[in-house]
Amino acid sequence: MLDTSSIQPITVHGSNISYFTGKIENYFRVREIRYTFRSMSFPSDERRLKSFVGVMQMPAVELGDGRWMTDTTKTIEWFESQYPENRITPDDPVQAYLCALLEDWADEWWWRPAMHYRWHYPQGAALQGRHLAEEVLRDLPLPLALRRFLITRRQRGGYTTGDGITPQAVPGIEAMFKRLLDHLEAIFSKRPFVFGTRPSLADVGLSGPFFRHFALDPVPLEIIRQRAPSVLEWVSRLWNTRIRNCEVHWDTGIPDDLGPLFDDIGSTYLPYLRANSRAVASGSDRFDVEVGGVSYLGARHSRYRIWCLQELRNKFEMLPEESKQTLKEFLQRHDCWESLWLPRDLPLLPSQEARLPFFADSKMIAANS
Ligand SMILES: N[C@@H](CCC(=O)N[C@@H](CS)C(=O)NCC(=O)O)C(=O)O
Repeated sequence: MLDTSSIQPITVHGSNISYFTGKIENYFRVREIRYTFRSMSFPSDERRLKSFVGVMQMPAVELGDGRWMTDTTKTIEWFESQYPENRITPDDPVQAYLCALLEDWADEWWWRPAMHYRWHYPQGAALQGRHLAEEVLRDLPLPLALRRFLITRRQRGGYTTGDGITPQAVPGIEAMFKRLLDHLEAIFSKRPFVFGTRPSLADVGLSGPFFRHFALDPVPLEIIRQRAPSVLEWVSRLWNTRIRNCEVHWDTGIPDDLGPLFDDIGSTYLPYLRANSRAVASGSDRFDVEVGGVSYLGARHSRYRIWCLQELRNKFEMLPEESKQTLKEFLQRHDCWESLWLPRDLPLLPSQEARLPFFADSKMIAANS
């Protein structure tokens, strides 16, 4: 165990089927940061969360000294800087930057397909609607069937049909997921983790969509089982790996088989971020965008993702010149370079998210708030 005694006890408040709760738990386990999990309960936790961390989102990490944290990306960054031994952030600045980009993509782009597979199919909605009704809505004095109904309607309205997924978009989104599986299968059939035999931030980032969604919900799980068994192994391997016991170094350089992941980032996620920036700048809550051959109609704008893009730019600017050059060439090859810098001026709020990880100004998507 890592010596975190000065901030113990650490409590992770969330849900045990939540995307981002699963991500932080993977991180804490890999780093051997001792924590206790506690299921949130709504509506009573809503006011507490808003007063402690500014927004109602999960997970929230409570430290023994009374501080509360939100946002897994910034929470992980904080732990990485406070406890630098055996970090999951590679020492090579090029790899570290690619990890940050993969993490951001895993957090923000795969959220919608993950929600789609959970809430679109009756098998997923019935199973997880009941789970959430019994877990995080346990104190709501309503019949179970009604709680299930309310949570299912909330999630669809906020994150699937209510976030740009029309029936016409479904085949394209599912094809994109299968393509991701093929790319990841090619990687994990050859080595245990994205950058070698040592897990990195890229693995922890990808655990968000996989651990508590794709590899848990009935429909995507069966697809993974049949199509990408090495990916299924990787999901469990990461959960059961302690970085202290791993090889000291990551493989060097950028493995060739990561190329297709960045091609997808360049053709889908970054153009989507650009369209999102335009929508926020023009004051539109909703926008239509076609990326990767899929049309999203009436997608919700996200102020948080404007900040994500700014973060990617800031991280790039802070790199040594030599790494910038290597990365620029790599990102150009995968069509990621130009989109990273467009539009030039981002419609950020003054000091947006400057208090993270202890206080957030915006939720990822302002649905249901
Ligand atoms: N950027 C945040 C995102 C957290 C997030 O959006 N979590 C989801 C659940 S996995 C949530 O709480 N959504 C709020 C809601 O549905 O109202 C992080 O990295 O922690």
